[in-house]
Amino acid sequence: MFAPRKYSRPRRCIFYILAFVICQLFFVFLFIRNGSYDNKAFSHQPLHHESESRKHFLEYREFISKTPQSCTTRSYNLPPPWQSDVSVVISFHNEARSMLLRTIVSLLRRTPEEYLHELILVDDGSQDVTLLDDLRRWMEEVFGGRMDRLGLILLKNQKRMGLIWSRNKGASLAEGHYVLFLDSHCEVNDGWLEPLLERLELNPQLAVSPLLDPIDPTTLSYRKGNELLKGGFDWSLHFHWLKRQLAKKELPEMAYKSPAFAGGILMMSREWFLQLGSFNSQLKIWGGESIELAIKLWLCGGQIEIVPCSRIGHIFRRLHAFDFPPQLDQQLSPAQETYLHNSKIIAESWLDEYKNMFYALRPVARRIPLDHTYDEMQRLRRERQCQPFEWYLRHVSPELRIHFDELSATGTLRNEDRCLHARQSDSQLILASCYLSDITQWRMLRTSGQLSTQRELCLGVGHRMGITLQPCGRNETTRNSQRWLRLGTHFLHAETHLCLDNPLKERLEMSTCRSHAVSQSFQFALEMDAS
Ligand code: UD2
Ligand code: MN
Repeated sequence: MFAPRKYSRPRRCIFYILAFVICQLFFVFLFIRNGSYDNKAFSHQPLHHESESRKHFLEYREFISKTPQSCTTRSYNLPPPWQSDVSVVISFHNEARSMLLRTIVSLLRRTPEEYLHELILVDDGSQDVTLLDDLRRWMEEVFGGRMDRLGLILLKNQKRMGLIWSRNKGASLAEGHYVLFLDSHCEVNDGWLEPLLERLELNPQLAVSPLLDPIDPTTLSYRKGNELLKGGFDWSLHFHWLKRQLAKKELPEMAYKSPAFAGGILMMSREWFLQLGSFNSQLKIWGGESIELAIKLWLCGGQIEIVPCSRIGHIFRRLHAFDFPPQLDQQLSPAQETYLHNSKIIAESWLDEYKNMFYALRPVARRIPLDHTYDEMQRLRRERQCQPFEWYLRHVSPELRIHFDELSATGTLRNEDRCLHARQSDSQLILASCYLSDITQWRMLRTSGQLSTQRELCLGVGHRMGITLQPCGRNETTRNSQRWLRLGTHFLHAETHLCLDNPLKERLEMSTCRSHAVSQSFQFALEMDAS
């Protein structure tokens, strides 16, 4: 039997020191090999505490969703860099330093150097006054000689100008062949650029979006996004993800056409962007600009694709990370008013007669003042021989067209001076001011005769003639109890042959139809079939 060997004290010390050094070397090796900076490494570290950040690098954990295998194993047909280099424009307002760094570091690490012409950062009136100087110093320290070859433009708006103005400003200074607009809280993934360049090379009037992977706003971990979604919008001009149907033999990772961008992260030829008049400069602060650009592109000869082999992580937040500047309207929040203002400009500039659909759903937009005319946009439409909006419905977004076609009337439902409202908190039916900012927008479905809210609740008649609001029925029985016929402005319930009535001006009832009863007269904001 062996007795445990006894080491002398100095020899034991040397052993521990050696073991410690080997461990450290192993971690450093791991870090260098992975060549990636973890977001945690930066979380809320002031930039000048470089050594602190380095200590955190050792906590490196990998949680990146990798680009699909079939994308990484193939090689891309790329044009030479002098014909296809990129200017990246990032505008930000009060962004966390850690997030800005994550965006910039991943961009510099994961973009082939010869294709990244320049980085244009626009600080849109952030309160952090030393941010840009710190950023420049830090990038020079960390990326050294690389910074001599990369164009770096740092701009500061002393007064907040908004995202749209700032992105336009950045693009007007850009010199690269392509321009990419990026949010300030992103992480570009390995090989993000090559698939985009390959697609753009095929068609100079194409604009592309990567597939957006969600970064969790709390844990900051990177998750895999969904390849089966397209970008689109509804008649209120709100962005929505739409289902993508795979054609026969189409693989999920193949580039696909999309009615709108994946949010606001997009890349296109800089010259083409400028020819289209950039982002509409009448739009204020935040919102709608990528929807406007999407409509403009499609109608004026361009196309949009989402390219799933290119992946960019983005923090999707439920609430805005910043305040909106105060606006005039007392009843709307500044964020609501700004968004409505921008949507109204889009509707007036591009939607032709379909703008009535927008106003029917967003009646408050009517009272938002605009301080300009649409001449400029009309000139662009004439000069570039852009198609009418009808063309977009026919060729680009059947979803939007179907929503239009399946309705016979829509918008608020007015009875005398009040509107029928399904209260959000408890789904109670009440008669409320037509100017409530969230006043219910009703939809009269052409074939089923159902009267539905946007949350798919339908008006029905139940037990003891009680008027109810229930999930819209798909089977025969529920459908029958939710079917309405329209006699002029009256709503006749198909099963009971009684009419919707508001005799006491505050409570709905079912009663015998009387053709001249004002209390039985309900008007939609928009009748689709009216000529
Ligand atoms: C989306 C888009 C975003 C843009 C926006 C509507 C994605 C992933 N992002 O919203 O690109 O199209 O919709 O305009 O779909 N910012 C400024 N100045 C301001 C306000 C914001 O520079 O006054 C910056 C902000 O710091 C950020 C970027 O604009 O980097 C986009 O803002 P966001 O991230 O709040 O917008 P998001 O992701 O909800
Ligand atoms: Mn964002």
